Amino acid sequence: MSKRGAFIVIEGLDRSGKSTQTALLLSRLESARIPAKLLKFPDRTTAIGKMIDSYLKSQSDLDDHAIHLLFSANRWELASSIEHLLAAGTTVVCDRYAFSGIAFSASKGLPYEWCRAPDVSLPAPDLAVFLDITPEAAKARGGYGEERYEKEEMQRRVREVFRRIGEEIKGSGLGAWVWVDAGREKGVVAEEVWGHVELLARGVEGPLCRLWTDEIPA
Ligand code: Z5A
Ligand code: MG
Repeated sequence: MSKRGAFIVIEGLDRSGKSTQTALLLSRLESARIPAKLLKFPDRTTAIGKMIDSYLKSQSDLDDHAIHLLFSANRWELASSIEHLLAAGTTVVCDRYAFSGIAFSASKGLPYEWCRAPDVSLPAPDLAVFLDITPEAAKARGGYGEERYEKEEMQRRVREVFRRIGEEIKGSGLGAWVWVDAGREKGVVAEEVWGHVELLARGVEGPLCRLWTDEIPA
């Protein structure tokens, strides 16, 4: 039976190095001659993505529930292409995914279960790598920018929700979730990320799971 591509998600706090690490991972996969594609959420190029971009830059205002649903819709827009890529044997590396959706909206005070609901049954990653960094260390990397949510207090709450999501994923048997100390030098972090990804990237035999649908109770 031919293997499918692996679905790898890189999550983490602001400035934890997600974009840096996803780019390094992609070149490493390419050097190993493993077909790979990099995706990023939010994908600001689609019509929905443009609304999200305008909101994040504070050029428009939206109800918290409405923006949450737009972030989720932005993932659903790409769900079938993710499935096709994986089925064709391409490894998909994703810079943020549904876990960011829950973490940020729940940190604003929306109920956790409500935040999770629109992402239920999206393609589930085979591996989620969480780049962990203290809000203080993240701030030292040039400080927070101009976009919404880039405030230390918000990042602290987001980190707590990510911790809950990670524990639940680990306890459910739905893919794997690993924590990586992202406060270290880029190359050291990249080496650890590669250690988690390498075997999976050689191809996955089992079927693709669906987020919080194919959950195996602990
Ligand atoms: N959001 C949401 O609310 N709901 C959702 O469903 C989704 C997202 C998907 C925009 O996301 C916002 O959308 C985000 C969450 C929310 N809001 N916040 N906060 P985004 O992904 O577009 O945000 P971003 O601006 O691309 O990424 P980022 O998180 O700020 O950064 P990063 O990708 O993690 O880090 P980086 O760009 O790789 O590195 C940051 C800097 O640190 C850069 O100068 C690097 O050179 C440096 N760096 C990286 N690694 C290191 C190490 N190891 N040492 C020293 N310096 C380093
Ligand atoms: Mg980034």
